[in-house]
Amino acid sequence: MHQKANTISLSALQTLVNLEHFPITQAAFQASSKRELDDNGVLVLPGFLLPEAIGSVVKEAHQCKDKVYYTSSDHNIYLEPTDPNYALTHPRNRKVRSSKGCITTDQIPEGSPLISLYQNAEFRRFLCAVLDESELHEYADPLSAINLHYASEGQELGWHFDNSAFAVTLLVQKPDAGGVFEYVKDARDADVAEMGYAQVEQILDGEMPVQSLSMDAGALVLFRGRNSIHRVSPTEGPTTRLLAVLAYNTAPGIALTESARMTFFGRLE
Ligand SMILES: O=C(O)CCC(=O)C(=O)O
Ligand SMILES: [Fe+2]
Repeated sequence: MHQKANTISLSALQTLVNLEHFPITQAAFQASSKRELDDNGVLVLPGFLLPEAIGSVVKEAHQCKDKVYYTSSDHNIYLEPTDPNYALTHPRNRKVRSSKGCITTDQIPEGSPLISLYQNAEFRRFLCAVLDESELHEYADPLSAINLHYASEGQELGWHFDNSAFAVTLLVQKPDAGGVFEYVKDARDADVAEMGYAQVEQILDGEMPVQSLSMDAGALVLFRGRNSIHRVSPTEGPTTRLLAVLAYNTAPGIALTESARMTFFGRLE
């Protein structure tokens, strides 16, 4: 039975993912991917999603464009309330701007490659192996598991550290220019409350070289953003940057907090 389930999820995966380049069920490939993520804080698999699947998701994104919820916020890089012990110009409190559009799990059309991939058992096993997690679970609320982000001309994500330990994303459509993911590995150490102010200030002032990921549509990205500061530069030109976020929890039955859902989606369900 287990064997049969594996065969089914593997053949479903074949229609979505370039398994010849990325044999994600093989232990050796899982191990080398894990090593790369551990060493670099990021793993990029270019051309992971097959062109036909990318095409379907682009079409779905177009169909859903009237449902997109747009947000814009000024926030500090730690995504925390202002700390009155520091000046507003201090890196602890300095504000950057983020703006994007988003559609949620419940709005993604039935049969979407994004849903098939998100739910696929073999894909999830690969993520567990690379992220060093024993299990990964779907979000318990109907909005947060799969999000499709739209960044049209001028929209950007300001510098920030993530609250979550890891992120799994797929670039669905690359803009004409801009929309580049930039980062500096280990700019802070959240576990020991090392905030990295000196380095962060240089980064915000553009006085420090940053790394950037160049990637095309179809790229799978695994990223550890809790200690690695990152941003997405403004989209340039008329082609919207489309990015799918596949969000998992390490324990079952967890929903995104109500305040986060209101902020990101404008509703709770
Ligand atoms: O759009 C991206 O590539 C990164 C998204 C991101 O950093 C986030 O959602 O926290
Ligand atoms: Fe992030």
